[in-house]
Amino acid sequence: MTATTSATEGISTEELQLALRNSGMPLEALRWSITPVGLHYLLTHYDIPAVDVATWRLEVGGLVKRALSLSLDDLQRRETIELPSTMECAGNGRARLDPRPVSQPWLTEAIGTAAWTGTPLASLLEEADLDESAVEVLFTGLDRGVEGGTSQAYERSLTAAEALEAGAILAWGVNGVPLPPQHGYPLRLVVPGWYGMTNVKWLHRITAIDAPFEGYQQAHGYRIRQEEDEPGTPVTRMVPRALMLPPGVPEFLTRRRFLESGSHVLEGRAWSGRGEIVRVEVSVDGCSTWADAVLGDAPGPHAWRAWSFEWQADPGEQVLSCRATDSAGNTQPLEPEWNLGGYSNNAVQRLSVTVE
Ligand SMILES: Nc1nc2c(c(=O)[nH]1)N[C@H]1C(S)=C(S)[C@@H](COP(=O)(O)O)O[C@H]1N2
Ligand SMILES: [Mo]
Repeated sequence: MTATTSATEGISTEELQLALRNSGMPLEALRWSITPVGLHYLLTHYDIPAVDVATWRLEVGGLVKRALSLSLDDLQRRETIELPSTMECAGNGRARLDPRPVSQPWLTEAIGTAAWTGTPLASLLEEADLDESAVEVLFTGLDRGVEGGTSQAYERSLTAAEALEAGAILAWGVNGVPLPPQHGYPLRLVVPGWYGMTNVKWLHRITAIDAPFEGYQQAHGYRIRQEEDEPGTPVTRMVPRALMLPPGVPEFLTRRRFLESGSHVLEGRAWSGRGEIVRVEVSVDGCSTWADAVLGDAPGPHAWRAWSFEWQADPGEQVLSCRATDSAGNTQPLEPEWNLGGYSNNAVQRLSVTVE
């Protein structure tokens, strides 16, 4: 069901329509350790629902010993924490693949780090008391649409163990304000370290189930596969990525960068859902040679880490790159690894710069 097209062929009107609805984070927003609301990327499969919080409830049911029905006030009276979390769409980098999977055509901007406010998922599940037969927990959003020929609500599951242990929260706030409609008002799931699709927005039902969820977004979407008819492997946690704040100034149409020769500090941020960032390297010669960047702070253990690198820029045309390595030894490839859905492409960023 995923069509592909040649990478050199321009994006279609359908891809443009998706790209206009689902905005990316402008890379200059890498300046902020917490992405201002409105600059965080957005991805919504169907329509943004309008929710009346006076009648909205979160229903917790299925294979639980104590079913719960909670208003937003009920949730806000529970233990409240703030979780800075870096979120990246699993399709980030898709438009760099050849052939290009036809879907939301992200380059590298499907990212953001927000400080989410909410209550721990685990304590709510403990209160509901999962039955021994519960192997997964399903999270259902209010938004509906058609995908793969099937009418569906947006919903995704986690194993019961992940739901209890991943440090997930049910969030009603972002950066100190209530969730805006586009980020899931009134409630969303936030699972640190996982790709974006896991973080179900407009959440209204949590169901404990006794078999792996077979819905579209789990069994068909978000799987790494080469061909349509193979089962593939599920997309789960984010692989490492470093991004650079584009230095200098852009040319309007091409966004090629222009800056003066001499000393510059290159800066950026790096993250991984599979271990903390232990190394960032920079190349200023088109990935021929690499040197270590200096690592800085992260706004939290599940959020991106700052890095910086002093660069003596000589006049001419340069290609700048950066690459991250995490504590589990995962790093970034120089070239994309292709898959049909265009997921998890963490090939290194390349920035073309004219030094004057
Ligand atoms: N209910 C619902 N939740 C959803 C989605 C959706 O379409 N519907 N999109 C998912 C995907 S693919 C991503 S990448 C993130 C994006 O979250 P954001 O728009 O708040 O950045 O939300 C996830 N949660
Ligand atoms: Mo996504």
